[in-house]
Amino acid sequence: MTTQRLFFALELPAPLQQELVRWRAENFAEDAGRPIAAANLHLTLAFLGEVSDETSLRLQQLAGRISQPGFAIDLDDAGHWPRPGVVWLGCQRPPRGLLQLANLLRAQAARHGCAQSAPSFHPHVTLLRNAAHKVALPPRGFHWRLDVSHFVLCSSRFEKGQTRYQVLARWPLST
Ligand code: 2AM
Repeated sequence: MTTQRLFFALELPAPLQQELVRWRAENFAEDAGRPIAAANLHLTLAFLGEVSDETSLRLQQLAGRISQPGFAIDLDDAGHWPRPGVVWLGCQRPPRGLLQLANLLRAQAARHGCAQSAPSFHPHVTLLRNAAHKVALPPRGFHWRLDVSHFVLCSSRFEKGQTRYQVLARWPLST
């Protein structure tokens, strides 16, 4: 049986990825952690882990039936989780639509054997990994708006020493 490591996510437009990388370079110490490559910056909605093609297809069918309007996310918060060693960008007030979409995908995943490790969803874009020591965070006041009109299913592979994400499927949110 073949399996793939999969997750549902929101993509960030390439110009925003580039801007966040510039901002990160200006606002975090070089030794704060390992920077995530621009093209890999995303917001995970539901992590599935290693899943069979059968489970993947079933979850894709269910994802295709989701009908909800798009929403906007204000990326205006940052934090550090020392335990996983993650420095993240998030939102002070996550919109209801984002929570609704992620919670539905997480519940569908859990019902199909994809255990959801964190009990609640904390929307975030991981900026740095291996950030085990105390990290000086930039003062509040930064802000990027992300208009969300679709979500995606991605695979994650580790190849030639690098993590590569590939979009496998895309679903629109109604306008
Ligand atoms: P992270 O950025 O918070 O580490 C691809 O690996 C995506 O899936 C990443 O965004 C990662 O979240 C998330 N992910 C990886 N392992 C996970 C797990 N066990 N539980 C929840 N999310 C996970």
